[in-house]
Amino acid sequence: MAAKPPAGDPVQDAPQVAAPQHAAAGLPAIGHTLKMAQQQMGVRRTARTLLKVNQKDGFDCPGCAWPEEDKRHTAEFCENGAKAVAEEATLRRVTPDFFAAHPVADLATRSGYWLGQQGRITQPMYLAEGADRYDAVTWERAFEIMAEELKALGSPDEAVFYTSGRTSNEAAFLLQLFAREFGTNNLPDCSNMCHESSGSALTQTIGIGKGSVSLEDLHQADLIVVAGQNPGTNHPRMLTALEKAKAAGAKIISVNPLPEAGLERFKNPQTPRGMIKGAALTDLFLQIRLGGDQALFRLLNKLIIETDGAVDQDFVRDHTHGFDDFAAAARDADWDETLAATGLERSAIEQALAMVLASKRTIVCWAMGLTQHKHAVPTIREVVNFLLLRGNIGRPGAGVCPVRGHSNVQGDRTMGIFERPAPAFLDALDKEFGITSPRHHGFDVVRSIQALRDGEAKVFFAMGGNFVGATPDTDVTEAAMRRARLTVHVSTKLNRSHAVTGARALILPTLGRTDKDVQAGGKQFVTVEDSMGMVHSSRGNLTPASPHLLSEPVIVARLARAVLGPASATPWEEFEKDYGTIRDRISRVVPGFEDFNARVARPGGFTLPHGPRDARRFTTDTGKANFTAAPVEYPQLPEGRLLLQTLRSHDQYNTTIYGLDDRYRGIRGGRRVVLVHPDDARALGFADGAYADLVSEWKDGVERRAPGFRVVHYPTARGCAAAYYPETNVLVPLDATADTSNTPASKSVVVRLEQSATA
Ligand SMILES: Nc1nc2c(c(=O)[nH]1)N[C@H]1C(S)=C(S)[C@@H](COP(=O)(O)OP(=O)(O)OC[C@H]3O[C@@H](n4cnc5c(=O)[nH]c(N)nc54)[C@H](O)[C@@H]3O)O[C@H]1N2
Ligand SMILES: Nc1nc2c(c(=O)[nH]1)N[C@H]1C(S)=C(S)[C@@H](COP(=O)(O)OP(=O)(O)OC[C@H]3O[C@@H](n4cnc5c(=O)[nH]c(N)nc54)[C@H](O)[C@@H]3O)O[C@H]1N2
Ligand SMILES: [Mo]
Repeated sequence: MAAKPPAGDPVQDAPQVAAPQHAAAGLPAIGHTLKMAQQQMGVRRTARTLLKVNQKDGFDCPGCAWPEEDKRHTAEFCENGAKAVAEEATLRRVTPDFFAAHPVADLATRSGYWLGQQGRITQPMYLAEGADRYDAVTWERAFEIMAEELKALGSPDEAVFYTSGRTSNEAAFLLQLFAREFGTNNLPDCSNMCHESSGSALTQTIGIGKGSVSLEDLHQADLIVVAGQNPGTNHPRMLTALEKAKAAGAKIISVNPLPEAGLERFKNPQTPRGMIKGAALTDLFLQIRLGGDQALFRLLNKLIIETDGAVDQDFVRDHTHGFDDFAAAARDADWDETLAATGLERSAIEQALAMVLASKRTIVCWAMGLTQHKHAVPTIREVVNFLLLRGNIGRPGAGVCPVRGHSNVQGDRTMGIFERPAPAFLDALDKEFGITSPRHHGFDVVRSIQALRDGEAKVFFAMGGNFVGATPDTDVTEAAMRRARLTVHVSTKLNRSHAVTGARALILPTLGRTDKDVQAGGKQFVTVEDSMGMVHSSRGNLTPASPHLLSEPVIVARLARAVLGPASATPWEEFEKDYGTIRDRISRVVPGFEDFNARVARPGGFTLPHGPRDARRFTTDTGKANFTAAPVEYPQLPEGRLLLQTLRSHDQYNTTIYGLDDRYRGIRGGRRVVLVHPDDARALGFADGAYADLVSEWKDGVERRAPGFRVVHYPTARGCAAAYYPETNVLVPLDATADTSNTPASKSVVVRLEQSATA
């Protein structure tokens, strides 16, 4: 069977609803995997590709940042990893003829699903000023255009260089080097919308913005709390680790407004028993209200402090700072206020406490349910307080586990993709390359949009991602992007950002993870860092989608040569020929990468140092792990309103839509659904199956509306609603962000439902 052609547009969005499921993976998952993969890749390429995912000599799965088990199965991938691979390894192609047939105005009317389904982009494309469609352009001309616009800027800070977290360490290192040599720290990345809150909270409290546990730790834990995360869809391989932990006696508490199928029960497709029976994962489900987590952990902390012998006094004395202030604040925690903030029963919290006290080794895992709130940073700091109280950091089976999204988002930050780089990093970079990096901070994602909107930024360059699709306040963001002089997207597939452009625009097609990368110096590989600080190599084995594709490192190196010219002493040409020479430089600039080339050559790679995990060493301002005592916050909801979270369906990867089903939640054939508790829906006058417009309410008084959502009566926490992103990004105000991290608060949008004119 060869690949199937994509479906037409408008894609019918007519959601069908059945009862949600209570188990994830198992046989149906395998069927879905193969069906989707074969539609994109045909049978032969499917087999050839999927067998190389996450093998020690293969490529790193572009699906998520969850680490690989040391003992690998022949098929070390999951349903959603396979979809991510199929999406990239597809045999469908977007050629210059396609762009000739589809003017930009036409592309702008298409759904994200349709755009993505067209296939891999095969040639560099250029939209000239005033033109109505993209034309093929040579790479030489493309680099000249970028150089023209970048050199014409009044200041380097009028350029913005965005990164999405699939970019390899090598490409990321070159991009930040180029930006700094050019003269700006404007290096926003998807992390700004993702785990920035985790980074902020962890850096302040334990001195490093990364998780402290390994897979081994998960297997050894007594208690794993999974808060604000849906691993069944977004990190399916994590279920294998949870299953192992359970088999060794661990208990699991899930904290979530939704009963997520993967957390309820997991049918491991890689073991015969698992496939049929499956394992119950969650022992205690705390169905919390959106944004109630800080209050929950604060009360648990008070109860721990008030229980004789529950606090690890030695650890607190030897390794922490600020206990007294924190304990005083915790003692003020109030049962009634906590029950109101969380919507939980007293008995459920008491049960949780009993499990916490019974555990000698506790891990807390979290993702977007904790990071995308106004008070995300103090919430995560409260999680750290919770772990510090019982010494649950820096010993086996215990620690913090922020579960990262994009497969190399953590590595990109390690490589210096950061708008607020540490001075020590810049010092090392300057010394190695003989440059003078700017020391003033650059723009993050939200600030970049404001700068484009206000005419302070004029050139926008994206290394991957779908900036206008992923960012908040769609109308504002799109208008901002249209004000740019030049927008450039290094991309594998079409997306909304190619249709919403500056006066001039470029699409630069690039190799993906699965593609073979051959340069003058021979066959190349790249490296990535997973969610647990393991660095390993990734090498594709497929013939690229077209002979015109350039790799990401080569694109950056050639851009740098075009812009900086002979004045740059950096050996950009050498970097292009042999990525090993980039790794040599990384080894001299980034701590933990000493002898990089030799160590990454070992099967499985190597682990980066982590002070708290390795030696209870905390490089904070106090030299200890810091307890912190922020006031407890939780969202206040006006009468007749709902608090909306914007989340992922089972058939999407961020703004890439694989299909229109969300199998575990019982939704099929459409994405415009809003999940509301039956009692809330009825009180607001919406029957199951009725259609509503979602209207968000924000203090600026601007009306933001997402029309035509089918109301689904669903067992979510009271007062809370859920709908998919990116369709709902139009509702998230640009300045509704988390304190300190400036991450869009896309999990707490106050909305009202209005009867919909469009069914
Ligand atoms: N297949 C697939 N895999 C992916 C992705 C994808 O789109 N598709 N995206 C990748 C990326 S970039 C990321 S960051 C991760 C995202 O992984 P997740 O964070 O799991 O993604 P979301 O769909 O945003 O789900 C948020 C979860 O938190 C819960 N939640 C929301 N608000 C709250 C709250 O206030 N408190 C609590 N306790 N829970 C809450 C929601 O009900 C939901 O279960 O996944 C990565 N992996
Ligand atoms: N409302 C709301 N908004 C959110 C979120 C939410 O939960 N709610 N989540 C946020 C989060 S956690 C994240 S991480 C961001 C995601 O933001 P982004 O990372 O910007 O978005 P993606 O949809 O992952 O990007 C998809 C595009 O990347 C390109 N691409 C894929 N692979 C490659 C590659 O190998 N190289 C290159 N150069 N390009 C490639 C393809 O062209 C594809 O169209 O969205 C954020 N936005
Ligand atoms: Mo993310």
